[in-house]
Amino acid sequence: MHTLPNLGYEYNALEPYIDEQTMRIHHTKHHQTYVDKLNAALEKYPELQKKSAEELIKDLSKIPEDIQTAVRNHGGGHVNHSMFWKLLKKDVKISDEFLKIIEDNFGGFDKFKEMFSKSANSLFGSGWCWLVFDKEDKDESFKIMNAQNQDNPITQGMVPLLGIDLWEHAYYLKYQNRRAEYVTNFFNVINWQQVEENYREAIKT
Ligand code: MN3
Repeated sequence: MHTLPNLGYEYNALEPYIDEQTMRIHHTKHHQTYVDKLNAALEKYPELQKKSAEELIKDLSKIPEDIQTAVRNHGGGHVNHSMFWKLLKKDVKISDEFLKIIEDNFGGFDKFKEMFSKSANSLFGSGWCWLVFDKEDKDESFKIMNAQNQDNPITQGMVPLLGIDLWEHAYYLKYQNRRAEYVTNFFNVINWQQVEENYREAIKT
């Protein structure tokens, strides 16, 4: 059985950038629903219940056809949100070492911020914008990519390092239609320590 992970901090910890009510509903209602629907989809398949949500979405073609869409959406939703909560923290400074890596790969930190924001703001409909590490591409291992719905870059063989939830449920209570403002403020709550940890983990294997 998959379960809702603890947030690890208070619902108001990201104020004023992400408000308490949004965090509470996002975690206890939206994320919980992905968990519940993933468990419901796996009911008929005891052998799949032992696998982690990451393992399930890594190769969707191995998932029985009748639950493939459910695993893609709700398994993806579970993975994405579990990652997302850990990526959020106020007042975390990027380390000099990791800053240098971002600068070298994007031509400066501001350039990275600009590219990431532009991509996030251009997503049509619901989905996520990701900074990923692509081991297969030696020339350009760092990439910024959008994904629709709850698709996670893991399914495409890439390692997500940082992601922003661009579903309206992630920002609408506070920002309404002003997604660009939410994206700008997101930069105040990025847990760079976690992003760097994700990177260190990605290059290990
Ligand atoms: Mn969400």
